[in-house]
Amino acid sequence: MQPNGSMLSDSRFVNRRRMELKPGAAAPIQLHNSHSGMDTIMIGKHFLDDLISAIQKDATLSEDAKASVFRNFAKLKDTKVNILITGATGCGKSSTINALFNTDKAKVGQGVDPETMEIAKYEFDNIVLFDSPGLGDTEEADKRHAKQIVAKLHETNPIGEPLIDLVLVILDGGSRDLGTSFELINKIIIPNLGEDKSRLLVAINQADMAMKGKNWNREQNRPDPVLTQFLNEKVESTQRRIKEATGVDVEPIYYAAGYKDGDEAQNPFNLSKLLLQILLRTREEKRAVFAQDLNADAEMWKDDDKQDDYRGKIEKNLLESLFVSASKGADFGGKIGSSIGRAVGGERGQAAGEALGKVLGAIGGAIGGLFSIFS
Ligand SMILES: Nc1nc2c(ncn2[C@@H]2O[C@H](COP(=O)(O)OP(=O)(O)O)[C@@H](O)[C@H]2O)c(=O)[nH]1
Ligand SMILES: [Mg+2]
Repeated sequence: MQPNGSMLSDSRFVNRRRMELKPGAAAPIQLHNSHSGMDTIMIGKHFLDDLISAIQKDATLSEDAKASVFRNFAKLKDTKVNILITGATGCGKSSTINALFNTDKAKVGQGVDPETMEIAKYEFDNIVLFDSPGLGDTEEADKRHAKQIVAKLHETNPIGEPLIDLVLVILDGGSRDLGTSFELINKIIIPNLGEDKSRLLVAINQADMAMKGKNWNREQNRPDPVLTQFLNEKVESTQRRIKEATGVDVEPIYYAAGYKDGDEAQNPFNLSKLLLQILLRTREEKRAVFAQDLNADAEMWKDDDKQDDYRGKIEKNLLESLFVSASKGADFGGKIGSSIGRAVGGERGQAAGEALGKVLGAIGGAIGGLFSIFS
């Protein structure tokens, strides 16, 4: 069986692949060091540095309180969130990485490197991504991928906690045969997650292609009611197939990472819904660091199914996490909170710094309730 045969004969895929190979489009496959100087996007201050200078100037905080925030921020600055992204070749892992984060380094339309067949690692300032093909390549490759995924899931950090904070399994919503993806989830990932299954997030990509491109409203970049129902059924059947095989309840979501292909382009859909789910599965005191590495292009975040205020909730989660980390082990929690509130609120982003301001601005949640969060 060759599950990816359909993708290889898909002219959509072939065309994009050709586009990618145009001169000038070449980019390193792996991002080893965001401070290497080769990556202009990521050069610049850490948003916490800007926040530190804003808090430094705050006369209402004692020197003790300031010292305590700065200690906590120094730790936070070194905090890594490790995410394992997996799914069949062509499901859209690279596209998803490029949409979510401040990068275009993940090569789109490129399969596994047959030379190394290793998990690709993308290292941003605080977010570390491990990009691994799922199943559905050759039998030999599948075995190797499965082994590498299992090893990654069992890796621990120096204090014995699991290294991987979150596993994102991406399904190709345009594919009729998701059998190998369920095998990956049910037989490889879930049994190797340990007791706590909440680290797993299952997301169905290419929502626009679920009915072969039909019933997708291109002007408004969203599914029409027929496709919406189809996608909801896909979510339910995905949930059921995992529950029946493993007893584990997952709440899959659907989205579109979008694409660029010469003059043709489509913005992501439900990317903010995806990000919110990612944040909610990351430990609260770590969540704030996402602000450093998220895509600051507002276009990425604006289209969603409007079933919830995803962007408002993202912003609230990022800021609450900042508050929790800043006031750890201190008696001045409330004061630190209002200091952060003043730095971030008001002229949003200006005092708090360029990186945070850009990301919060791009995500565009409602900052109105900010001070109530911190008081
Ligand atoms: N129509 C559409 N195409 C997508 C979407 N996401 C990815 N693609 C395309 O699917 C192909 C494979 O994507 P890629 O990110 O390289 O998948 P990967 O192999 O999992 O890393 C590329 O041609 C992408 O442009 C999407 O949401 N909608
Ligand atoms: Mg890829």
